[in-house]
Amino acid sequence: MKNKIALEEHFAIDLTIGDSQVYARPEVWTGLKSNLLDFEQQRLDQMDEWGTEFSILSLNSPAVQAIPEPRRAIEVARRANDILAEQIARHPKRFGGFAAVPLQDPEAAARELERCVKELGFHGFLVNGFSQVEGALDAVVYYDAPQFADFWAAAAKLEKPFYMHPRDPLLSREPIYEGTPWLTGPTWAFAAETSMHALRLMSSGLFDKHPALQMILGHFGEGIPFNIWRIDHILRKGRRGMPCEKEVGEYLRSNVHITTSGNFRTPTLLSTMLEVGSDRIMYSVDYPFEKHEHAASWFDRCEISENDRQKIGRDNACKLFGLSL
Ligand code: GRE
Ligand code: ZN
Repeated sequence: MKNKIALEEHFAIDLTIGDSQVYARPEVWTGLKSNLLDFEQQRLDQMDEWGTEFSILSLNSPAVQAIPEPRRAIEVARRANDILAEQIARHPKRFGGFAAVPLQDPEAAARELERCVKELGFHGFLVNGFSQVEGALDAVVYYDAPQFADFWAAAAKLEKPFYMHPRDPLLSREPIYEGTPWLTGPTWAFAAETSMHALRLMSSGLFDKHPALQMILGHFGEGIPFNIWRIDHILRKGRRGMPCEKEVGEYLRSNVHITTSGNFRTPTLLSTMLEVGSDRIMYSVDYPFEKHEHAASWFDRCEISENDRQKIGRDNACKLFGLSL
């Protein structure tokens, strides 16, 4: 398929590139670093070679979310968004953008998001999980907290989706990861952390307040589609104070979109199609942490109907983001 759209595609700037080094073995770090900092060479070459027409780009993880001081978080987000805007202006037919948002200061985050969408033409925002905040060394906030009510209202008003992207939990808060570094990051901790955050948002009533708001989850939904029947089955026996109006699965099927990023596996795709339908699944790579070659050589040939390939590879993203390419 020649004209795919991909939307979990990352870049880094000088101020955030260091955050990605822990995820690379020393022998591949130089290449990963160069791919994260590059926009116009390897990135476009790989898109061309493997049939991605348009990539919606986002800052690497955790970047802005790992900066406890609000002023610094605001500065780094702004700088990253300006650099991204410049690249989009140079390649408007190839690159789109998700804003980085300094949620350490919800009001500043709302203003920055409005600037990115209204002035820079971005397609929504991508947030790398919880934000570290000033206070105790491991103080964090999740976005179902009451202080984000106005931020969510501002975000919903812009009518653009947001991407809930993984980051690692802080070791001091998650002792279960001690001594098993191989289970942190994209192996397992990313999905455990991100699915929990997504479930917090889905069950908080956020999507009752803002029924048109749309959340995107990568990596085939971070495990949620596989477990949604059990979640609702258990909660039907007793909601234990859950404040949302509907069953969690209803939000999955009306307020969540799922991408193929970093999870190039047909049984997983088919299972997700059976839970949410092919209208809520979109192609993505997770470049440069994953290769276009692996994503495309799987997706272009996996055994689904050509109608579904067209929707998942391109049309669903055109619709969700109002793209006219
Ligand atoms: C990602 O962005 O999804 C990612 C990282 C680091 C390592 C692997 C990975 O940020 O998929
Ligand atoms: Zn990613």
